Amino acid sequence: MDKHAKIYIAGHRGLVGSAILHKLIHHSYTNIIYRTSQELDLCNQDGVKNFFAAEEPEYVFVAAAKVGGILENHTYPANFIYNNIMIQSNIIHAAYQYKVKKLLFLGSSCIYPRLAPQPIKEEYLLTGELEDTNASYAIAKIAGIKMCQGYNRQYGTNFISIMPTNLYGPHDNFDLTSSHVLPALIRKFHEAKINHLPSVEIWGTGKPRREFLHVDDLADACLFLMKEYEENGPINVGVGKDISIRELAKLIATVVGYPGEILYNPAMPDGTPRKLLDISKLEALGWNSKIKLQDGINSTYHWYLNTLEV
Ligand code: GFB
Repeated sequence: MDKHAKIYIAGHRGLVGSAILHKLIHHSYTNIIYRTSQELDLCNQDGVKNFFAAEEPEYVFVAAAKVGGILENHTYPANFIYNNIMIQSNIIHAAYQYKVKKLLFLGSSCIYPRLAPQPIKEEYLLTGELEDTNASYAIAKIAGIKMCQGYNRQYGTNFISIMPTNLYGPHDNFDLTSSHVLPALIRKFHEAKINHLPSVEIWGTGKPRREFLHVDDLADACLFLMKEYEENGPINVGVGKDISIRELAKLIATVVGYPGEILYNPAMPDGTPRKLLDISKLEALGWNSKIKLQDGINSTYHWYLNTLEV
């Protein structure tokens, strides 16, 4: 991918897309294109086709997706399956039609079976039942992986799929009903601190374990894999370590400086008990994450504080 190659980032305003955009600018890529959802509705097949016909991008990062935390996924399964299948199918098919040199599709660690052996290897895909709270999202993402593989086999395209673990960082969603756990807890502890509340409620039992990757590390991995990875199957991207939600809550309370009590609400869903990715394939290629969880939470908290001051 030379520095003047035409690169399209789908979803450049989101958590992942904005981090990829910054990474490409930082690495002096000069010909990056993107559209807001008002300018281009990615669910509209003709719109996407016309955009590819007019722009003819050489490389594509598919970072556009309908995403959300456990409650949002569980409450709106139709939105998750419809929007994700439409967005990714339109982009992947247009990328084939307009001869994109290489496309990177972003999946998610929730594509793997709910009770997969840990750490989760890429080959565990489709070997067991999915987690019910996010099955619609997972099915859509699995369809995206299979679409990339199918197009590679039938049409000789170069479409790769990468599976990041749970992500966090600047430009995340901090809405308390639709967000993922990490931004939700930053906000909950911050609001409890400034309002001098005696306790904060955490969903579920606090026992599930999750692996958290800072989105700047993910963007670095995306650029690395766009250059280095050519295989037809998906590749995991993670940090190689997980933490319980209970431990995460304590860590965030410490970073935010909240001294009160942490309560658990087992009436809310726990989701998958554990989701730790096996990253040996990625490590063998020579990539490792750099941002430590505590440092990443600290910088994300400061990013969140800045958004409150604007
Ligand atoms: O991050 P999260 O929403 O998604 O929840 P998943 C992770 C864990 O944190 C669950 C608990 O056990 C939640 O019950 N949790 C505790 C909370 N307090 C909170 C809170 O205030 N907000 C939230 N959101 N969680 C998602 C999938 O699953 O993972 C998506 O739904 C996606 O499809 C994403 O794949 C990576 O890790 O359970």
